[in-house]
Amino acid sequence: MKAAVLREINKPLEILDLEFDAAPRAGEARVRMKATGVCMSDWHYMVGDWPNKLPIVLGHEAAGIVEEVGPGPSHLSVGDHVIFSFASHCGHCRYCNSGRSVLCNGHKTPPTGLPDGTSRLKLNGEPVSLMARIGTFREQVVCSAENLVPVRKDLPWTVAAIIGCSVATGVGAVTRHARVPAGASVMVVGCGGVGLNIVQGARLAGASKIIAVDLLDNKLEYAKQYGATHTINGKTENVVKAVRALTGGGVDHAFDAIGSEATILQIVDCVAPGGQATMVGIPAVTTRVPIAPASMVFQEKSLTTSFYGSVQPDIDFPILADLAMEGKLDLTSLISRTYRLDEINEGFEQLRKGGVARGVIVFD
Ligand code: CXF
Ligand code: ZN
Repeated sequence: MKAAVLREINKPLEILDLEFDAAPRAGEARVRMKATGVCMSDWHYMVGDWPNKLPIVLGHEAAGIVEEVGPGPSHLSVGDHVIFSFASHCGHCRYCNSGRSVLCNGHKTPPTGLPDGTSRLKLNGEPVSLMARIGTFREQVVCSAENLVPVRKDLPWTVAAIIGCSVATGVGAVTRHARVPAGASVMVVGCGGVGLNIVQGARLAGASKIIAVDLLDNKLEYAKQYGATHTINGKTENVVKAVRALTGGGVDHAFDAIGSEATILQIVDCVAPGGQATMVGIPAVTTRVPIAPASMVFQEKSLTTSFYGSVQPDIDFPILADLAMEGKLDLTSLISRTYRLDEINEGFEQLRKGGVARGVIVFD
């Protein structure tokens, strides 16, 4: 089976034919891939920001159709349209039992294989790792059914795919984690797939001001299209001064969709006294941030984090699908480009250059 494989850090992905054990076991399913997004998290793996055992099949933002269900009871049926969740949930740990399944810690096997510790993929007889227990840059996936959320069948495949990462992460950060109230002022740093969905989430929540920050003007144009009321180019403007001037002292909610030292400091500096800064972009494991906590405590500013938009995939993916189909979230136009699997490195090139809102690999 064809897959895009990372064999070495800082090298392009290679399209290789892998040995594939295709029969799903109990509690699993086999999915024919229809679309899978190109995300900065895949890039983090490619450049070694988040070290993992190689070779590995990357990809985690995806949708497809169930072709086979393993023996025993299942919430899935053949023909179901499913969105992949990149957070496994065992269903038994304290996180799964308290509505925070994206924090599940119930599986004891390494996160680079299925819950039973295998990957079902081999290259030259050696096992191949899977990103987030799924690894979706390939034609078919066998994974645990817990990673698959059935959704309405009229949802376009590309839209379904991006709900699985950037949409859930961005919209969820606003609506599920920060619970931004109507009328609040919001700032978003980084206008890629996640940042643009934070902008959309803020619009959906009824934010009064939505200030988008990026280093590229074309990204700021996208942000306006999705609801930003003001834009700031961080290359040419002093972001903190500009945000304070626009809001009379700072925003109620600031979100970082990048994960760098500079942008994390920026969101803390840009919130008003009593406000909340939320880290959404995931930093490299080596990143350190010199925060000045005294002014934060004096002004009761909080710094918090949201992983996977703090969503519950089983509940929230179908809701996000409805919002998309009702036109309340504009997800179709977020997909600026589609690629074939063998064009995946061009997808990463565009992502790095900031040429796309979101690029998605499609399969026929
Ligand atoms: C990542 C987080 C680490 C596992 C894969 C997905 N998040 C979003 O892109
Ligand atoms: Zn992602």
